[in-house]
Amino acid sequence: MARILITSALPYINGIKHLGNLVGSQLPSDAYARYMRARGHEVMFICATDEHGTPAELAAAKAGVPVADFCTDMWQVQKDIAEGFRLSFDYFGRSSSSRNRDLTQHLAAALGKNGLIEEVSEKQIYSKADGRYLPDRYIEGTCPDCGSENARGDQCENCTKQLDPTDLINPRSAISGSTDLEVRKTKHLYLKQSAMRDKLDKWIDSQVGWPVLTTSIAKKWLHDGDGLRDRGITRDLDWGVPVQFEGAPWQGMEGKVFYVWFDAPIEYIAATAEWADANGADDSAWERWWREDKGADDVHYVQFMGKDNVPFHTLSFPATLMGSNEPWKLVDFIKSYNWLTYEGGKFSTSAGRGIFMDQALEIMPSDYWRWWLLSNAPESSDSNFTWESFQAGINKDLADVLGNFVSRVTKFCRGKFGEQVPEGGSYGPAEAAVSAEIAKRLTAYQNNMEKIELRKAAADLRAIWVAGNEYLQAAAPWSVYKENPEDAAAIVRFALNLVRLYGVLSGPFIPDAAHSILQSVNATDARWPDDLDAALLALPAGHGFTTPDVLFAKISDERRDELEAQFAGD
Ligand code: B3M
Ligand code: ZN
Repeated sequence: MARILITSALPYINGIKHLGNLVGSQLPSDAYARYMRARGHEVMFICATDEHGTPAELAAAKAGVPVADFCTDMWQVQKDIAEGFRLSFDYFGRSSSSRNRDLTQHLAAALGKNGLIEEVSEKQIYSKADGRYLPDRYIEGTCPDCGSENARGDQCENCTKQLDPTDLINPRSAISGSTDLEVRKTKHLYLKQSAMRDKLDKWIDSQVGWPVLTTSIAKKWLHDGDGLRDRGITRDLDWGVPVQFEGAPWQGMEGKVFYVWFDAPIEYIAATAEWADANGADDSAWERWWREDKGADDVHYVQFMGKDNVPFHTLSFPATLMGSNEPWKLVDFIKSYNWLTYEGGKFSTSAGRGIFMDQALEIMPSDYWRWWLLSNAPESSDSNFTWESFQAGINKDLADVLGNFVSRVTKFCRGKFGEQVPEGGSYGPAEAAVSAEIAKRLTAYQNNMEKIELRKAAADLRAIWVAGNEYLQAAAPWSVYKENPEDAAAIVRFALNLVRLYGVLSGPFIPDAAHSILQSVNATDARWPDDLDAALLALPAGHGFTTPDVLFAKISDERRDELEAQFAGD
């Protein structure tokens, strides 16, 4: 059985992410990891904070704390939020770790030895007032084309024209507003990605079954316009991995750091090493996931990310690993996501529009968010969050279908037979029919989970719940009981076994509720139903249970309106 390595795109450290970010990588990767574990695979599920670069420095400056301290605090905040959403990372690392520093410097050195790094002299804008070089997007000024006064050094958002900072009229620092800027010459290292174009092209062509969203973006960058350009992998910044050659200085590169997008994906590997360190294991423990020469040949590696991150994962990161000429494990499947919109528009941090991860957990249980987000995941196109749709998803799917089923069965049983699986009677055609229906849906559910079509998988899971609900409604043990308590007992016994089954199958989507369900039927060690018929006989007559509290409280219209107003932004 293959071992499964799963990485989620690394949330940037500068702030708390919104629900669109959550559904674009961390959440689907968690559902997949939980599913794969439940199917008996050995799983390594990795995430981390992406901590380097200018936005981290600026956020720290704004908060008035040293950037290293800022990152330590924000890492903890993000880790706690991840736990709140029950994201089951095996390790949540930090790209500022010493493991990542060493590995980044090692890979850069290997690329250098293989002739894939060259020094390039560049002109860059230096701000005397800020005492630093300004990255293109931190220079603002008037657009030479449309006259907008808020054009950035990389692009004018008003007319979308791509710009160079020197094109701007009256350029100023976006950090301090200072206009005391000068052009200075500075030297940087470039990764010769263009030299690897054919290799990357062949590698991408050899991938079967990748989502169209992933391959189309990769192909566009490989072949369109200026294609795969060589990229600067160093920056004139203080905060980052120092540009050194495995510890020794790299001549002419003193005081520079690697570009954040160079070291961030390397953190996938480094975080696995951090995991080994944290567990007192030696290097072989992480190398067996990442080194083909150290046992990683039976690893299936899946990455999750929003579509804006695809070029870095289909081209830049593979270029780093391939160019090293070392046997690093390359990704086998890249799952990418479209955007989630909020009430038809963009989520906006500055305007306070939309829902951020910390706020979400304050107002509703994590299962509610998980269910709505995953069952509406932006997989084939963008999807739109509305409070109305959220309310409907929770009230209809979770409360009316799953919650209602569990509650009716357990309460009825408690009332008539006590809190144990009743004996007597036997299963007939109705039970056979619902078993067959569930078997069909279960196959679809499993196929969609394997293919990481989570939105479809959620629909399959819901159909499995619905089948039980409809069965119970038609079998009506409450009516049968008056004439024939034995037949009613058989119905309830079957239905209690469905409750157990739902606890197992629902784990990837709504882990808290799934756990409560399994706890209430005393089956927390329940395994995935490889044999459905056997699974539906798992709870024998006499097996005790506890009637659970309300699993899913409904969201009222008043509450929905209140939340809608609260998050509308200014
Ligand atoms: N930090 C995504 C972002 O924050 C970026 C992902 C890195 S994955 C190696 O937009
Ligand atoms: Zn413009």
